[in-house]
Parts: sequence; structure tokens; C-alpha cells
Amino acid sequence: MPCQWFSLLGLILSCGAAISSSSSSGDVFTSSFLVRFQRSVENNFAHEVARRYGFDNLGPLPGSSFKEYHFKHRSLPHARTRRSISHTRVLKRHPLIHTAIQQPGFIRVKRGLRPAIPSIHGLPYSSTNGVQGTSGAEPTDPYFPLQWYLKNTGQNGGKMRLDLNVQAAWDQGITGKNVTTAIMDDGVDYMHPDLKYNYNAEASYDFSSNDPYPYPRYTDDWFNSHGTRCAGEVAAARDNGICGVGVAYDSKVAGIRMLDQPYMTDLIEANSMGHEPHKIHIYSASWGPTDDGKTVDGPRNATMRAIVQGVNEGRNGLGNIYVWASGDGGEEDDCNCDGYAASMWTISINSAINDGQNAHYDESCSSTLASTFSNGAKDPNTGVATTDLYGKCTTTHSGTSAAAPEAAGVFALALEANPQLTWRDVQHLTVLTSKRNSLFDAKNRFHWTMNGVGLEFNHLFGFGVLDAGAMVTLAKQWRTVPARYHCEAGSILEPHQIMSGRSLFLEIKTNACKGTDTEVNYLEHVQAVITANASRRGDLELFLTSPMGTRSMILSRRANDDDHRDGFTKWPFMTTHTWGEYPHGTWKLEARFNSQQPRTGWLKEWSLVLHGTKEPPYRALSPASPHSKLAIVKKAHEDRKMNKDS
Ligand SMILES: *[C@@H]1O[C@H](CO)[C@@H](O)[C@H](O)[C@H]1NC(C)=O
Ligand SMILES: *[C@@H]1O[C@H](CO)[C@@H](O)[C@H](O)[C@H]1NC(C)=O
Ligand SMILES: *[C@@H]1O[C@H](CO)[C@@H](O)[C@H](O)[C@H]1NC(C)=O
Ligand SMILES: [Ca+2]
Ligand SMILES: [Ca+2]
Repeated sequence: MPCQWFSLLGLILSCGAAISSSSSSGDVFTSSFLVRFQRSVENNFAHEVARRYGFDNLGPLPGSSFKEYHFKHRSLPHARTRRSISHTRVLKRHPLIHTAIQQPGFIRVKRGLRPAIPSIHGLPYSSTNGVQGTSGAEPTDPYFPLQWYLKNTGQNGGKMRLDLNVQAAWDQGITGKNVTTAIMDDGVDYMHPDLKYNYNAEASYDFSSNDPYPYPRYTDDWFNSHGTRCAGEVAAARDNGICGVGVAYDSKVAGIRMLDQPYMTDLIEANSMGHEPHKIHIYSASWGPTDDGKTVDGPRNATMRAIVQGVNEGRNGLGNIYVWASGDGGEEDDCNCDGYAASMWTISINSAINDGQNAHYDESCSSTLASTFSNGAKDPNTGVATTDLYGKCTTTHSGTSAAAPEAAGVFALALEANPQLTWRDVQHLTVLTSKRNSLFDAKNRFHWTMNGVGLEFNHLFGFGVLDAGAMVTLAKQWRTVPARYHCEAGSILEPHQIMSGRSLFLEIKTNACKGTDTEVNYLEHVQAVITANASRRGDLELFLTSPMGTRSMILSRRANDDDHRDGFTKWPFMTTHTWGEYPHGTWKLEARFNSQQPRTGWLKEWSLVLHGTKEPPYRALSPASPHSKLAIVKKAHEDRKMNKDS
């Protein structure tokens, strides 16, 4: 069941993208097995059982209360096209083993272009400039002038002051101290002189090789430079004469190596996202399902459980922050078809280039919360400058891959400013302090629009570009938002046909669970969980309109998606655009085909799920300026309450 509701201490345990991935010809099975015991057992006991049958026990799964373990067979090949029935059977014969499931392998790709070869771009650092800087001054690191995303002076055709405004955070003495960001990727060069003092070895692990040393595997083309480049953006050291600086240059990075094996499994992802959730504050991911514009895929069961456990229990109950690159599929893809990016529990980040346009590879979707910066301008010197493998530096880190770690760095600053922020506080702060600045759609398709409480959003950029200075300032005076509730607001279960040439409109009228203990009056995320099929899935478009009139495109045309069989099965399309709105009233869903060809399809199910607070979220805050987004939303909330009470 894809969207299943368990209630535990009032927390939602699981409602995510359940994967109804088609079992097409390319199926492979790995040597990993999920072994579920009848009851909790100790790790040592699981070790013994594993050894007896020729397996290694790689440990318990996050969130499984020591009932589920990851076993890896010692002699099976990493991937084969047939299940190994005999190995499953032998495990199941053990009286304490409830089930054993051989893990299918699937594809996850790094975002970003293939790395440039080192002879051109693995630049040695210049150490002519190793003077110690004083606080308040600019970093003296040799690559700092190239880091336009930190300080845009208009270099290389950029737009002045279109940057993350980090200096304003640093000037407040906030540099990321005591915060750890895990880079879930192809490894981190933790011996790099610009990273080694900020490396958190205790929180690091290598799930590709199952050892504590997530060092990148060497290849001639530097394929595994991705994680090291991401790590430098977060936490490269300041004023040491090496490369540039990280957004949070006094924070720590952990390496979680998990992308470097022939196939991904649910268990590798789950272990990575559930690794040391009390030592790691932020997890940064710049990878996901293939961006080919026809994949619909997301976290599987164990991974979903690990994320849910992370947000509910990680950081000693405050919740881990999962930052996600929204995807590099360009116009061809829609990040709402990527169940990681579309999740409420991840903050998905898009990118803009140095003059404010979207990058050509940017995907758009209604689940994107905000943006940072990446490459894509004509001038090749406008890539993202950061650390590179083997002690080198690069100026060409790219894609939304490079955008997500910048956001992780900004969140590390916010967490130093206020270590009590919950995972939801960080999302609220993002909505309230991101800026439109001069971001625009290069093709003029998506405009900035005001939602029902006066928050400006854009289908490409979410609520705008992160502003570290503003986020840190607001984080310092922040008061944790009230409890979150989940209201199943209504559903339509009879199938309706969708035909070419005219839109299908469906409506759900809701009181947003008024009078029950899941009443939602102030929205955070909204999900439209939809089952539909179509003679060509890629031509289907879906729009969700809130009672306050905000229209989210929850699915856009995907030209490459020629599926005519699977459609969507209980897929949780998500929008952030109605943030802060009052959800009572009529929600409209529009389904239509965007195609010259005759198409047909069925909308079989639509369930509307509202997430947010019963109480106004910003009551305890006093806005510094009457023009701030906080002031505007707070006023909208107060006006609504007054109208209701009078
Ligand atoms: C995933 O979980 C659902 C609901 O708990 C279950 O029905 C389904 O069989 C699980 N899938 C796998 C592959 O274990
Ligand atoms: C960092 O954390 C340690 C222990 O948790 C604490 O003693 C120390 O004061 C903290 N430092 C800062 C700058 O917050
Ligand atoms: C969609 O599903 C309906 C009913 O389940 C079926 O009759 C129809 O043929 C399907 N359409 C497509 C395009 O697969
Ligand atoms: Ca440096
Ligand atoms: Ca994608």
C-alpha cells in the first residue's frame, strides 16, 4: 500500500511514493538480502546466523527495531538477472527468520555533467595568498573571487549582489560551528587539505564497500569527484590559501559513500539516510532516478522508513534535514515524478545561473521549495568553484548537484544560529527568507505569482533564492512552529475518463478536518495522491487549484514519456505553493492532454491530503520590517482569524 497511515505519538509514519515500478526486461537481483526476524535479535546473533549460511551481516536497518538486517552473500555475484531461490529458501528455514527478500538492483544517477578531466580542470591551488583574514573581512582564499555564488560582484557577466548573501551571516559570527552535513555520494577526499580539518570521521561511512573509509575510488576520468566537490561547497576551510571557502566554513562534513556500486538497493539507501541521525544534522543528496523524462520512481520501503524515522526522531527529536537536488532533466522532466525530490521530508532545491536565469538543465515542479546557484552561463568561468579530488580545486562543478550542497551550507548556518530548529522550522524559514531577487524564467513560461497569503512563488524556483543573512537573522528570533497535523481532506474514487481536447475537472470540498484532532488551518505541504493511466503518460498534465485560488502545475508534459501501461499508482504529487494558505473550501483538479494526437486515459483516484498547523504558525514572532514576508503572511493570518471570530 503506497500511502499508508500509521499513527504513533501523533506522528505520521509513512505516506510516500510507493514504487509501482514496472517489472520490465532489465530486472536484476543483487547479492543483498533483507532478512526479517520473528522478533528483535541482537546484532551478534544475526552475525552468527549470517555466517552459518555463507552471508555477512551488515547490520540492522534503521527504524526496524533490530528485527530487520542487511545480509550480503559472500559468493553470489553483485547482480544477476535471476533470483537465487535456493539462498532465500535456506535463510527462511531458520526458525527465527520470518522472511528473506533478495534485493532488486536499480539505477540511481549523479546529477550534473560528467566531470571535466583533471589535466584541464583539476587545478592545483595557489598558495601565494595564505594570509590569515580577520572576521568581517573577505576570505583570502585564492578561489574566493571565482565563487560568485557567495559574493557576486558582477564578475564574468554576473549580476551584482545576486548571491547567497553569506557575508551577512558570517558578519554575525555564524559560520556553521558544531553542525555536520553528510554528503551522500561517491565518496569524499577527506585528506584534501581544504577539507581534512572539517571532516567528521565519526559520522562517516562507506556503504558501497562496507567500511568506515568513504574515500573515492580512483578512475582515470575522475568520475568519482562528485562528492568531494559537493563537500567543499559546504565546508571548505577559510583563509588557508587553498581553493575557496565553504558556505559554512567552520561546519563539518561527513562522507557517506553509497553511489559507487553497479546497482543501488533499497538497503544501501536506507542505511545511508538513517546513518548516525544524532551526529548528522543535514543530509545532502545530489542524485536520484534517471532524468530521462520518462522515469517515475522514488524511495522504496526501507528507505522511506529511514527518512521518516530521520525527520521524526533524528537530531534527538528535532528531525534531520534532507536536502535534495531537484534534477537535471531540463524541460523534458518534471521533478514531481521523482519521489525523493517530491517528498515533504526533503527540501528540494533548483538552481539559477549568475544573471538570474534558470539553467537550461533545470527541471520545474511544484514541490521545489527554493533555489541556489549553479553553472550554465555562456562564460565557462561561471561554474561552481570548489574543492576537487587529490587536493586540487575546480571551477566547473555543475548542475543542480552543485545547488543542493549550497543549500545544505546555508541550513548549517541557520542551525548554528539556532540549534533548536526542527526540520519544519527550517522549511518555514526557507519559505519566509528566500528572495525573488532577479530570478526569471529564460523562456518566459513561468511567472512569479502571489499565493493566497501574499507569498510569491515561481514554478521553477519555488519561493526564490536562499538568503543566508536573512535566514540566520530570523533563525535567531525563531520560535518553533505549532504541532503539525495531517488531514485526509477527501477523495474521489470513481474513475473519470480524460479525453483529448478538453479538460476534466474534479472537485473536493473540504472543511479540512475541522473539529477533529487533525484540523489544519494553515498549510504547509499539500499532496494530491493520484492513480491514473493514459494512452501516452507524458502528454498528461495535472493542475491543482486551492480554495484561495492558487494554481499549482503538479504534473507537466514530459515529451519522452511514452508509457501507456503503468500510469501513476497512488502517486503523491506535492505542492509547496499554497504554503500558509487557509485550506477550507473547494479544491479543483484539472486533468488534460497536451498533444496534437488523440489521447485517452482514466483518472481513477484522487485523494487530497493537507499538512499543516491548526494554530497560526508565526504568532510568537515580531517581524523586523512591515514589508518582510513574515509580516505579510502574519497579517494575512491575523485578518483571517479576525474575520472568522467576528
Ligand atoms: C512495501 O510495503 C508495503 C506496505 O507495507 C507492502 O505491501 C509491500 O509489499 C512492500 N514492498 C516490498 C517490496 O517489500
Ligand atoms: C558545540 O557542542 C559542544 C558539545 O555539544 C558544546 O560544548 C560547545 O559549546 C558547542 N560549541 C558551540 C560553538 O556551540
Ligand atoms: C486504463 O484503465 C482502464 C480501467 O482500469 C482500462 O479500461 C483502460 O484500457 C486503461 N487505459 C490505458 C490507456 O491503459
Ligand atoms: Ca580554503
Ligand atoms: Ca528528474
